[in-house]
Amino acid sequence: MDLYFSPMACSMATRIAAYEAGAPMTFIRVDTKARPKRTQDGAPFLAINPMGQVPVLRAEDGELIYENPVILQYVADRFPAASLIAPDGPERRRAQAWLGFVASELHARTFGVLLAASAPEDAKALARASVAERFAVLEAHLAGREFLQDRFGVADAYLFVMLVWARYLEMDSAPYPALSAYRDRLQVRPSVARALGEEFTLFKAAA
Ligand SMILES: N[C@@H](CCC(=O)N[C@@H](CS)C(=O)NCC(=O)O)C(=O)O
Repeated sequence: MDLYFSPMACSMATRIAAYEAGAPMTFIRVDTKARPKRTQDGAPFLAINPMGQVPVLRAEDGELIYENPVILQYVADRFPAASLIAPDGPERRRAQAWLGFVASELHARTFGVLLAASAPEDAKALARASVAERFAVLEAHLAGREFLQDRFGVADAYLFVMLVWARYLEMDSAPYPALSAYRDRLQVRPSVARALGEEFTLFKAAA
Protein backbone atom coordinates (compact mmCIF):
# COMPACT_ATOMS: atom_id res chain seq x y z
CA MET A 1 0.00 0.00 0.00
CA ASP A 2 1.20 3.51 -0.77
CA LEU A 3 0.02 6.57 1.11
CA TYR A 4 0.36 9.94 -0.59
CA PHE A 5 0.79 12.40 2.26
CA SER A 6 2.00 15.84 3.31
CA PRO A 7 3.60 16.35 6.72
CA MET A 8 1.12 17.34 9.47
CA ALA A 9 -1.80 17.23 7.02
CA CYS A 10 -4.96 15.17 7.51
CA SER A 11 -3.17 12.24 5.87
CA MET A 12 -1.41 11.76 9.22
CA ALA A 13 -4.58 9.99 10.43
CA THR A 14 -3.91 7.17 7.97
CA ARG A 15 -0.27 6.95 9.04
CA ILE A 16 -1.50 6.54 12.63
CA ALA A 17 -3.93 3.83 11.53
CA ALA A 18 -1.15 2.05 9.63
CA TYR A 19 1.17 2.07 12.64
CA GLU A 20 -1.65 0.97 14.90
CA ALA A 21 -2.45 -1.97 12.59
CA GLY A 22 1.15 -2.84 11.70
CA ALA A 23 0.15 -2.33 8.07
CA PRO A 24 3.02 -2.33 5.57
CA MET A 25 2.85 1.08 3.91
CA THR A 26 5.11 3.16 1.71
CA PHE A 27 4.80 6.89 2.34
CA ILE A 28 5.06 9.13 -0.70
CA ARG A 29 5.38 12.79 0.09
CA VAL A 30 3.41 15.31 -1.95
CA ASP A 31 4.23 18.98 -2.32
CA THR A 32 0.74 20.46 -2.55
CA LYS A 33 2.18 24.01 -2.50
CA ALA A 34 4.24 23.47 -5.67
CA ARG A 35 2.76 24.47 -9.01
CA PRO A 36 2.13 22.07 -10.58
CA LYS A 37 1.63 19.90 -7.51
CA ARG A 38 4.03 16.99 -7.51
CA THR A 39 5.18 13.97 -5.57
CA GLN A 40 8.63 13.71 -4.00
CA ASP A 41 9.84 12.04 -7.21
CA GLY A 42 8.60 14.91 -9.34
CA ALA A 43 5.59 13.02 -10.71
CA PRO A 44 2.54 15.20 -11.46
CA PHE A 45 0.19 14.72 -8.52
CA LEU A 46 -2.95 15.84 -10.37
CA ALA A 47 -2.65 12.67 -12.43
CA ILE A 48 -3.07 10.74 -9.17
CA ASN A 49 -5.74 12.94 -7.61
CA PRO A 50 -7.36 15.57 -9.85
CA MET A 51 -8.43 17.35 -6.63
CA GLY A 52 -4.75 17.82 -5.80
CA GLN A 53 -5.31 16.75 -2.21
CA VAL A 54 -3.80 14.25 0.18
CA PRO A 55 -4.47 11.62 1.36
CA VAL A 56 -4.61 9.17 -1.50
CA LEU A 57 -4.09 5.48 -0.84
CA ARG A 58 -2.92 3.10 -3.51
CA ALA A 59 -4.07 -0.39 -2.56
CA GLU A 60 -2.00 -3.49 -3.32
CA ASP A 61 -4.05 -4.14 -6.47
CA GLY A 62 -3.38 -0.60 -7.70
CA GLU A 63 -6.80 0.88 -6.86
CA LEU A 64 -6.57 4.55 -5.92
CA ILE A 65 -8.71 5.36 -2.89
CA TYR A 66 -9.72 8.92 -2.00
CA GLU A 67 -11.23 10.83 0.95
CA ASN A 68 -10.16 10.42 4.57
CA PRO A 69 -13.23 8.52 5.86
CA VAL A 70 -13.05 6.01 2.99
CA ILE A 71 -9.28 5.50 3.25
CA LEU A 72 -9.43 5.08 7.02
CA GLN A 73 -12.21 2.51 6.77
CA TYR A 74 -10.30 0.67 4.06
CA VAL A 75 -7.20 0.35 6.26
CA ALA A 76 -9.31 -0.67 9.27
CA ASP A 77 -11.14 -3.35 7.26
CA ARG A 78 -7.97 -4.60 5.62
CA PHE A 79 -6.39 -5.25 9.05
CA PRO A 80 -9.32 -6.43 11.18
CA ALA A 81 -7.09 -7.83 13.94
CA ALA A 82 -6.33 -4.25 15.00
CA SER A 83 -10.08 -3.59 15.62
CA LEU A 84 -9.88 -0.04 14.33
CA ILE A 85 -13.56 -0.09 13.36
CA ALA A 86 -16.52 -2.32 14.19
CA PRO A 87 -18.00 -4.67 11.58
CA ASP A 88 -21.30 -3.64 9.97
CA GLY A 89 -23.96 -2.74 12.53
CA PRO A 90 -24.82 0.08 14.95
CA GLU A 91 -21.23 0.48 16.24
CA ARG A 92 -19.96 0.75 12.67
CA ARG A 93 -22.56 3.38 11.87
CA ARG A 94 -21.58 5.36 14.96
CA ALA A 95 -17.95 5.21 13.83
CA GLN A 96 -19.01 6.39 10.37
CA ALA A 97 -20.97 9.22 11.97
CA TRP A 98 -17.83 10.31 13.86
CA LEU A 99 -15.77 10.10 10.68
CA GLY A 100 -18.37 12.23 8.92
CA PHE A 101 -18.44 14.69 11.83
CA VAL A 102 -14.67 15.13 11.79
CA ALA A 103 -14.54 15.39 8.00
CA SER A 104 -17.35 17.87 7.53
CA GLU A 105 -17.99 19.68 10.82
CA LEU A 106 -14.36 20.08 11.87
CA HIS A 107 -12.03 19.56 8.92
CA ALA A 108 -13.86 21.19 6.01
CA ARG A 109 -16.16 23.65 7.77
CA THR A 110 -13.74 25.03 10.34
CA PHE A 111 -10.07 24.07 10.16
CA GLY A 112 -10.03 24.23 6.37
CA VAL A 113 -11.02 27.89 6.71
CA LEU A 114 -8.83 28.74 9.71
CA LEU A 115 -5.73 27.32 8.04
CA ALA A 116 -6.34 28.98 4.68
CA ALA A 117 -4.14 32.07 4.48
CA SER A 118 -6.48 33.60 1.90
CA ALA A 119 -9.71 33.20 3.92
CA PRO A 120 -11.25 36.57 4.86
CA GLU A 121 -11.41 37.49 8.55
CA ASP A 122 -15.22 37.26 8.77
CA ALA A 123 -15.10 33.70 7.41
CA LYS A 124 -12.50 32.89 10.06
CA ALA A 125 -14.66 34.40 12.80
CA LEU A 126 -17.56 32.21 11.67
CA ALA A 127 -15.28 29.17 11.66
CA ARG A 128 -14.04 29.96 15.18
CA ALA A 129 -17.64 30.15 16.46
CA SER A 130 -18.41 26.93 14.67
CA VAL A 131 -15.45 25.10 16.16
CA ALA A 132 -16.43 26.24 19.65
CA GLU A 133 -19.90 24.69 19.25
CA ARG A 134 -18.47 21.44 17.92
CA PHE A 135 -15.76 21.22 20.58
CA ALA A 136 -18.48 21.67 23.21
CA VAL A 137 -20.25 18.62 21.77
CA LEU A 138 -17.01 16.63 21.92
CA GLU A 139 -16.29 17.86 25.44
CA ALA A 140 -19.65 16.55 26.66
CA HIS A 141 -19.20 13.27 24.81
CA LEU A 142 -15.65 12.61 26.03
CA ALA A 143 -16.21 13.43 29.70
CA GLY A 144 -15.70 10.07 31.42
CA ARG A 145 -14.70 8.28 28.21
CA GLU A 146 -11.30 7.24 26.94
CA PHE A 147 -12.10 7.27 23.23
CA LEU A 148 -14.96 8.30 20.92
CA GLN A 149 -16.24 4.71 21.19
CA ASP A 150 -15.30 1.79 23.42
CA ARG A 151 -11.81 1.44 22.01
CA PHE A 152 -9.33 3.41 19.91
CA GLY A 153 -10.46 3.60 16.30
CA VAL A 154 -9.82 5.38 13.03
CA ALA A 155 -12.17 8.24 13.98
CA ASP A 156 -9.93 8.93 16.99
CA ALA A 157 -6.91 9.07 14.69
CA TYR A 158 -8.66 11.62 12.46
CA LEU A 159 -9.93 13.70 15.38
CA PHE A 160 -6.43 13.74 16.88
CA VAL A 161 -5.12 15.52 13.77
CA MET A 162 -7.77 18.25 14.22
CA LEU A 163 -6.70 18.70 17.85
CA VAL A 164 -3.07 19.07 16.80
CA TRP A 165 -4.15 21.76 14.35
CA ALA A 166 -6.14 23.48 17.11
CA ARG A 167 -2.99 23.67 19.21
CA TYR A 168 -0.98 24.94 16.23
CA LEU A 169 -3.59 27.70 15.82
CA GLU A 170 -3.19 28.49 19.55
CA MET A 171 -6.87 27.92 20.27
CA ASP A 172 -7.74 28.21 23.94
CA SER A 173 -8.16 24.67 25.28
CA ALA A 174 -9.20 25.78 28.80
CA PRO A 175 -12.97 25.40 28.14
CA TYR A 176 -12.42 21.79 27.03
CA PRO A 177 -10.62 19.84 29.79
CA ALA A 178 -11.96 16.43 28.74
CA LEU A 179 -11.06 17.06 25.10
CA SER A 180 -7.57 18.27 26.08
CA ALA A 181 -7.01 15.23 28.31
CA TYR A 182 -8.16 12.99 25.42
CA ARG A 183 -5.64 14.68 23.09
CA ASP A 184 -2.86 14.28 25.66
CA ARG A 185 -3.73 10.60 26.18
CA LEU A 186 -3.70 9.92 22.45
CA GLN A 187 -0.46 11.78 21.98
CA VAL A 188 1.48 9.27 24.09
CA ARG A 189 -0.05 6.25 22.40
CA PRO A 190 2.88 4.59 20.54
CA SER A 191 1.31 4.71 17.06
CA VAL A 192 0.32 8.35 17.51
CA ALA A 193 3.61 9.46 19.09
CA ARG A 194 5.55 7.82 16.26
CA ALA A 195 3.43 9.33 13.49
CA LEU A 196 3.42 12.79 15.08
CA GLY A 197 7.18 12.71 15.76
CA GLU A 198 8.04 11.68 12.22
CA GLU A 199 5.69 14.12 10.53
CA PHE A 200 6.63 17.04 12.75
CA THR A 201 10.30 16.48 11.92
CA LEU A 202 9.50 16.54 8.18
CA PHE A 203 7.26 19.60 8.61
CA LYS A 204 9.89 21.57 10.52
CA ALA A 205 12.62 20.67 8.06
CA ALA A 206 10.51 22.08 5.21
CA ALA A 207 9.57 25.31 7.04
N1 LIG B 1 -12.14 15.85 1.36
C1 LIG B 1 -10.74 15.53 1.42
C2 LIG B 1 -9.98 16.69 2.02
C3 LIG B 1 -8.50 16.48 2.00
C4 LIG B 1 -7.74 17.74 2.33
O1 LIG B 1 -8.31 18.77 2.73
N2 LIG B 1 -6.42 17.66 2.17
C5 LIG B 1 -5.57 18.81 2.38
C6 LIG B 1 -4.52 18.53 3.46
S1 LIG B 1 -5.26 18.32 5.05
C7 LIG B 1 -4.80 19.12 1.11
O2 LIG B 1 -4.34 18.23 0.44
N3 LIG B 1 -4.66 20.41 0.81
C8 LIG B 1 -3.91 20.86 -0.32
C9 LIG B 1 -4.75 21.59 -1.30
O3 LIG B 1 -6.00 21.54 -1.22
O4 LIG B 1 -4.17 22.22 -2.18
C10 LIG B 1 -10.51 14.25 2.21
O5 LIG B 1 -11.24 13.99 3.17
O6 LIG B 1 -9.61 13.48 1.89
